Amino acid sequence: MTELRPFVIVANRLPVQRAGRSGWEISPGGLVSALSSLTTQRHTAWVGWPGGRSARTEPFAHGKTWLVPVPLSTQEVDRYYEGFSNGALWPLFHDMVTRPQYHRSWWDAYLAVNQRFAEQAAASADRNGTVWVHDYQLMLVPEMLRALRPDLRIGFFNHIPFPPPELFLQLPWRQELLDGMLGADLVGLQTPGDALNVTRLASILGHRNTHGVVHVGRRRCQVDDFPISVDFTQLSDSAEHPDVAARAEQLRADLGMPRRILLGVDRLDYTKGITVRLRAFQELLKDGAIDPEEVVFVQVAVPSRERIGSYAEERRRVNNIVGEINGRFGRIGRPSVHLISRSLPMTELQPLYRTADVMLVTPVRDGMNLVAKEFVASCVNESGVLILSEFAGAAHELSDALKVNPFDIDGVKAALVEALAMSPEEQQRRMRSMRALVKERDVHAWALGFIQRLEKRRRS
Ligand code: ADQ
Repeated sequence: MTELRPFVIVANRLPVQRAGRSGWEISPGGLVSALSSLTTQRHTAWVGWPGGRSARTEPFAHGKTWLVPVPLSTQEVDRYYEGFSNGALWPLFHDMVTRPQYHRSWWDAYLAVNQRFAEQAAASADRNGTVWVHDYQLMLVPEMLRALRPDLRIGFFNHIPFPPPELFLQLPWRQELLDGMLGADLVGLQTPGDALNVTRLASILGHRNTHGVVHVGRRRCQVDDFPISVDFTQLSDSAEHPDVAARAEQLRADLGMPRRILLGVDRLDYTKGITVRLRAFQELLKDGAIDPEEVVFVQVAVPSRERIGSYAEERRRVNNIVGEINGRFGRIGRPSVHLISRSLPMTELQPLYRTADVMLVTPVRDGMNLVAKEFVASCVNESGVLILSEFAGAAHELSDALKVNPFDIDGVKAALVEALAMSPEEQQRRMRSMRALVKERDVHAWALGFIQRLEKRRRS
């Protein structure tokens, strides 16, 4: 039995995870909170993988939302998720930081799983409803869904960067992937550069386009940038809470006051440039430009996609460099780097954001990077410096961060020295302007902006 809903979200994961044998609980963070302003206001169905392997589950209601699980077999998890999505598309879309692999068996699984997602979405949407498909794991869904349900309005948002055509064209299935995505009425990207990469690719692969409108046969698909953000008000309000302030003070004392605190918070991914910032810190300690008694580095890195070899290698690289730094510059009870290799709840992250003197966000490529915006929203005292990679989508908006090229280690070192020497007045000026920007362009503006644009489009 299934229920029809006027608004359907299609994403790789369901917004819930198993809790015990029979129950489900909301999974923290990510898309769930990003879309909360829509899902609380509309009758929503959410189509996604429930996690785990091959658990068969019927659709069910959770709160007001109708959840439609798409179970995956062990082989599909290997080939569709870890294989094609994270072994081919992820590295290709992040400028080939590691070498993508294009296995035909992975593609076959990607095709079959996308078809199943499209069928479930088609079976869940009310007549003339709106469907919003998310991210690179499901690029074929818009076209497949349109073939099944031409009455629907379909949007697609890509959370990761979109590569230049010169790279994308490597894909043996480039035409199918582009046309799959252009099955949507509206395609959203994180930055203007990503949107331009899509329209350039569309021209090369035979679709006429002007001013971000791509002609796909007799239809029109609009392509534009919609930079994602965070819930500024919620984060800023919770950062003001006395418990957060007290915990921040406690952390400062634990870390050996009056040491200055450098902070990194990431999913442990080779795109995030964790070793870049650690290398810069190590060299500054060696050069004597930073005194290990005066500065400490806290790196929170939650392991992810661990069954994929390149992720296990990155974890080894991070562990090695932390070992080298602590071996040489730490002393008993006073390491130079604290590495926390697990997920922390926001109640633990926010005191870290509040207490950090310098936040380092140095990805070699990143769609947006929400950590940078979470930091800004949490800096209620208007102090703290953000060092931000030019290759993060967030760099387009956060012009008052100290920008760095993560491939230029001397440049990262110079920015760290500048950040540590920055006057409180200059910190305040920069932080105030970044806070105003993140407040104005928050995640609710992102979600509403996308959906309103989609629903304004004439049915094609
Ligand atoms: P991610 O690559 O996962 O997202 P990011 O935008 O930085 O990257 O989001 C990470 C989220 O995970 C943040 O909300 C952060 O608080 C949380 N997180 C990170 N480390 C954590 C830890 N140790 N403990 C707990 N939480 C942690 C993808 C794209 C990004 C894009 C987002 C949203 O790669 O570029 O910004 O989607 O579109």
